[in-house]
Amino acid sequence: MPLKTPFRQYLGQLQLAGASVPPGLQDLLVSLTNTCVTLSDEVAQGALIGILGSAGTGNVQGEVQQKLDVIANDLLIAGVQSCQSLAGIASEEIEDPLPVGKGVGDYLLLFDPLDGSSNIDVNVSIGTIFSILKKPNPNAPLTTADFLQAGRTQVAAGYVVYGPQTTLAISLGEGVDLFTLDAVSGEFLLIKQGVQISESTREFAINMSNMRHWAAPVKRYVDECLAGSGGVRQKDFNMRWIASMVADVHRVLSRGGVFMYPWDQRDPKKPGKLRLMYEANPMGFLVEQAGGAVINGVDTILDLQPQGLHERVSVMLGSKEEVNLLRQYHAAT
Ligand code: AHM
Ligand code: MG
Repeated sequence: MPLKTPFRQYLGQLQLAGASVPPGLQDLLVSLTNTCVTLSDEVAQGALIGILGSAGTGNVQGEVQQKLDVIANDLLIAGVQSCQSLAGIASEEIEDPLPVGKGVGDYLLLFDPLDGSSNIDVNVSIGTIFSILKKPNPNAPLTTADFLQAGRTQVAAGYVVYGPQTTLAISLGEGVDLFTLDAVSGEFLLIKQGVQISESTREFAINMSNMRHWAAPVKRYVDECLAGSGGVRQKDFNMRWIASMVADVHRVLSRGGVFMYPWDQRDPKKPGKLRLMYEANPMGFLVEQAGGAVINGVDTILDLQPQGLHERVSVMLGSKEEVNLLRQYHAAT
């Protein structure tokens, strides 16, 4: 497809080329991404329109909400209300799923409306992560159980990163394609098709301040990276940690690398920080579609059967060689 094809035309052309992108899914994706364009404009204005700072409220996870967490959540919910094909929404910011209309339709939408909340007020890249599932029984009343499907069943997943450019990454199950928001037309234009994550890398991403709390296999892996060319890995590694998963995963898609937010002993009962349904599954779908791998240490994340909407999970994703090594170290303990 020609570069700079607008997102709406891209979806139509994929359908013509034989991909499964029915009009109802196209409508949902266009409404969703149009809302992200509005959100991108608001993010860019920041303090000028009074959207920075704490909202003074807590979310379902007991985390302090930023104003932009609430604004993004409300905008996204409102932005997809007219989609006839959409039966319900689940958001990181709300406890129970919301039916759309009568709660019937072919699709379910899940999102982390504003990922990287700690970076909002310091003008560092943040984003929106989304996942689309088929509703198991489109005409039955909406239930929470409808959403509890393994990540592998996603029909589409993606993110929009609000950074130096606003970039959309999406997969409909046939590779990963990238778009950049054109400020003039207000449309996402295709910039790259078939993104591939290199199998090997010299770059890892993890919050090192948690090192003393890590499990032994993660500590072993990072220690070996740090040992560099004089150690068993026989090569020097670089480290990055943006603390916005969208931006860290975008870097992994762009130039390879491994991203980890593993379980740690700060709160042993918590299986991790990141959320399975709103972060690990959609990002895992993109990473696998780009030739990378995603695990919780032992298991492939996209095969996990979710137990709850707001479930947390240990996440290690990116270049295959590194993720396979992490899997091997976990299996050995
Ligand atoms: P959020 O969805 O509330 O913003 O939390 C998720 C974020 C991820 O984007 C990022 O990888 C992680 O939290 C950073 O956590 P930490 O501040 O512990 O490094
Ligand atoms: Mg998040």
